[in-house]
Amino acid sequence: MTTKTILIINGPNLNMLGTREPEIYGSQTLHDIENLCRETAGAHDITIDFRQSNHEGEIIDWIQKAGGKYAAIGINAAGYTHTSVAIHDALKLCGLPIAEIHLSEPKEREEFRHFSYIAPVAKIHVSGKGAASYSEAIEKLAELL
Ligand code: DHK
Repeated sequence: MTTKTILIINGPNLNMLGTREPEIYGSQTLHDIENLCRETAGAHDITIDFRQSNHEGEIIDWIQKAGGKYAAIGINAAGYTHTSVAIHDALKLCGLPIAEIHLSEPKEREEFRHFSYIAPVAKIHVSGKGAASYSEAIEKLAELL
């Protein structure tokens, strides 16, 4: 049996975790979250390709190349969640199971965060649990795969 790999994509400003509004996003760095993801996935014999970009086009390129290479995608599109039709389209096209991940609970924050372009193309949605949103999303993807 070949090992499955999940691509975890992090959008803009998530490289600033640890110092970025810790009262909202928690005090863990993105590196801490990456370690948590690897640990969670490892328990299911799944490997993780963990990435972050501040650039919409780069994220779209990664999604376009994901088909056939990865078993699933976990994505925290960060601010692009609420703006990007293009990321929505790329996720729809790639045909992989998608988990939408958020550290905070966007629906309980400013109104402009209430709508998600990722939600309609995702099978799994986990938000509001801090870093544990990532591990829960990986657990749910592992069940699905
Ligand atoms: C992260 C961001 O950067 C925000 O733009 C989203 C999301 C929420 C999160 O909770 O992980 O609105």
